[in-house]
Amino acid sequence: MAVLPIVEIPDPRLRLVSKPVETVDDGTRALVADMTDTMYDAKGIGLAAIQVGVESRVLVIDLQEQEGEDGRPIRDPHAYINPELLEVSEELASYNEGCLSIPEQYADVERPARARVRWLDERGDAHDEWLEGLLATCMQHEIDHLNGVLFVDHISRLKRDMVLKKLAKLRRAT
Ligand code: GNR
Ligand code: NI
Repeated sequence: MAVLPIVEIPDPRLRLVSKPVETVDDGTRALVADMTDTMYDAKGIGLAAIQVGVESRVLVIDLQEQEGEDGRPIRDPHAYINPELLEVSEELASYNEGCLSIPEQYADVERPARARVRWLDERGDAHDEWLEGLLATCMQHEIDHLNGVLFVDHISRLKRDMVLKKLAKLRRAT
């Protein structure tokens, strides 16, 4: 179990285009395990490798939508290696997005409501599926990270400046 430090803006690594994984091996699986630990520790629903400083096209997602009888979330982590956005719906959906690299800041972002994504899982097996709902949104947010794009790039300049100002203020206070 390893919880890794999370890279935050304005770290220039968040603007890198991450590199495809050549072979899914034990090193990839160790990265996935550490990213999953880090995501749960930070209470996020997704994490891209560059957010822990690794320039590889690897994501983990657990929407944590199901809870057990004790009210605690049932963990259901998934790894997505070399994910590719193949097609998207014309219909858009809006979610109030946050990002572990832009702590405690939120903004409504419009994205395609459904997305067809191809990826490899941690065994190296290929998948090709249409995703919808929060999973489609989160997947697009995470694939953006692999391309050096952040959710604040999708909102108006006015809203972006507000988010960045509030973050600066939060950092001064803590
Ligand atoms: O924890 C997260 N919540 C979230 C909410 C709406 C849309 C996307 C996300 S992803 C985010 C974690 C993160 O920063 N992943 O890169
Ligand atoms: Ni993010």
